[in-house]
Amino acid sequence: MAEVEKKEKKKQYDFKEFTTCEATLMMLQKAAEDGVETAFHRAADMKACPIGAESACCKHCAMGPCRLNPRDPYSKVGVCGATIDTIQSRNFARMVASGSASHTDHGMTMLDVFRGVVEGHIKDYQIKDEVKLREVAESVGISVDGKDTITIARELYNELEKTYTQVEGEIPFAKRVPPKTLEIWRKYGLVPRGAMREIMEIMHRSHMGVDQDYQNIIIQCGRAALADGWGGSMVATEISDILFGTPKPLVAAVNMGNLKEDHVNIIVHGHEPNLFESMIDSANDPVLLEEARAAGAAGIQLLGMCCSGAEVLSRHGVPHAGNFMSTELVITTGAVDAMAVDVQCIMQALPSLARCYGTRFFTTNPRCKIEGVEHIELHEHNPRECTDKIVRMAIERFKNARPEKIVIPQRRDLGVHGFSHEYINYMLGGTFRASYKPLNDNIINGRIRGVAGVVGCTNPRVRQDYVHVELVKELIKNNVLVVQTGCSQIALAKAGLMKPDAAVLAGDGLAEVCETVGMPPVLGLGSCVDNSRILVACSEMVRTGGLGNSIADLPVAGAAPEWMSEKAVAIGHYFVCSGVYTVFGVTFPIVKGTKFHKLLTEGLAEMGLGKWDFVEDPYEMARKMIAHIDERRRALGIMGPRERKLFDMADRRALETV
Ligand code: SF4
Ligand code: MSK
Repeated sequence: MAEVEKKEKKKQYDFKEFTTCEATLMMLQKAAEDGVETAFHRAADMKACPIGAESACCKHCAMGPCRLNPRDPYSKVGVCGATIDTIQSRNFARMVASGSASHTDHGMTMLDVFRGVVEGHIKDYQIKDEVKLREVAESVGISVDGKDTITIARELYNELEKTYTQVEGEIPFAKRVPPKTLEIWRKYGLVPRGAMREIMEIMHRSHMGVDQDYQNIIIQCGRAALADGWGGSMVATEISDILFGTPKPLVAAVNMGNLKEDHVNIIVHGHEPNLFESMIDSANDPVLLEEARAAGAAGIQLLGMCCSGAEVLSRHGVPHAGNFMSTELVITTGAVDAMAVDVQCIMQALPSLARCYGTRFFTTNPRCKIEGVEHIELHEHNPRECTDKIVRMAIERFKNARPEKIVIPQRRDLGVHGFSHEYINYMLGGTFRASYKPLNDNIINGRIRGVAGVVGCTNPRVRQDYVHVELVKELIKNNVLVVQTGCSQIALAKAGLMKPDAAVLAGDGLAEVCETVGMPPVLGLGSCVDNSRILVACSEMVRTGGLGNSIADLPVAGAAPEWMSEKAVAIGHYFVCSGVYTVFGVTFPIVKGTKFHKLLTEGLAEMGLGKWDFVEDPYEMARKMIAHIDERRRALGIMGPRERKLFDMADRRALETV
């Protein structure tokens, strides 16, 4: 433990206040014995700045930083005269810009790989899903008839590049937006041009002395956020599916019990799937497996964390070790031989913690280096050079540097993962008539009250997983079908709600549908960028008919109950601008009662978009989401009391064959 200062803490922590995850709790106790600290401890010791928490400060120029009083927000202005509404809308805009840039740059990397594959420079990855390639091409107006795969792929690359670089005009996936929603966007100037332009313009407008009208700033926030959801994130999802395969449901395991003491354990943490795809090849390479065996290991165990993990959990059933707030604690098991990271959500505390346990830690992406950490860059032209080297380092650590005490929490939770828009279509409609009609019909007849997207991070400012799990339990109990991505999906998987038999926790209508179709009441759709699958599903629900003309008409709601990253703000804002009522937990970076707060929570809805809300308590959050869903049902004229009856054979046949 030489590298981490062992602090004699007078403070006693109640670890049960930190987490509801049993494995993480167990490792918090071990961390205490080992004298190491984590983000949970640091969050408990460091109060969030009350002015910054509500976005009442500005440091956009050297006349400041300026601090306003969130309790009396109109009592003063910044040195330049900026009002509370200007300051917080500019801060909000920069959060949206950073979050959108993260997803869109991730999508750009996928597009770079795709271009390399199409041009024949990259040989390690191929087009795996030709059906999806054709579907995506057609969805952006490319005719595929009589064309070979490479021709379609080349045309698709050229079209999707516009998502980033287009100076004028609408991004390609705007063609997927329901016409009424698109009409509202056009009316208010919300349709994104290229993401590079939108993000550049946000940074310009939020510079000192440029845009000083919160109502004008929010439009640019909308364009940049939509350039993420319907642009960069959607490109990331679609190209990853084309290159690595569209997920289909499979049984997979989550939690730290997937570590194996007699194996070389390697964790991949981050967001971009290409590192993980190559690591899978390396971990299965007979030569490297033989080297592992020669070092005394029974094999090589690969595990994911955060969104990289969620992608390969969905696509290949690779076990997942835990969500964001478990990334430090998994290292304290002592069983992790190597952790390889790429981009996003990588805590800077990880490498020093890894050194305490002899775990080898590597950065692999030129965008994310960490001071003092060995960098082994992944080059798409020869990715195995990087991943083989990391596997060998892990084998070396297994052989020579494992700590005396290894503790692996024996929690391994099985569930069904890997739902995609395409599979939901097939699952509900059957092979010959893939359709969302059964979903819409079951919403109209009231068996399913509505659909909620519960997504996002975990955050040490709230008890890990607690808000996610309690919220989702409350929603399904009230017949709301839940779709999930990111770290939230892993929280629910650990709680056992990704299994079909979790339908016993659902209300009678939702349970009937789940039992008939054989699906869980909580569907995992993958990583943060895969929130784009939820947008596509919403469009499909509108297109199928019977639930209104725009996404804002649908009985749907969204939540990020334990969010922490700027990406979550970008996601929240693209859902709101797409028409979805979206609730955040933990904290909300806006002073309540200001004009900008009113615009987010009421004004956007008056424009025909969705609206923001903030609630900490999971039960109140569920109540408000259900109230919104009911309000939409009332507006659609489908609120009548549902006839409560069990499915008879005719119902089942209808559901299976419609
Ligand atoms: Fe202060 Fe205005 Fe400068 Fe912001 S831009 S730091 S409010 S003077
Ligand atoms: S990894 S952004 S902590 S969901 Fe996508 Fe998890 Fe949030 Fe990172």
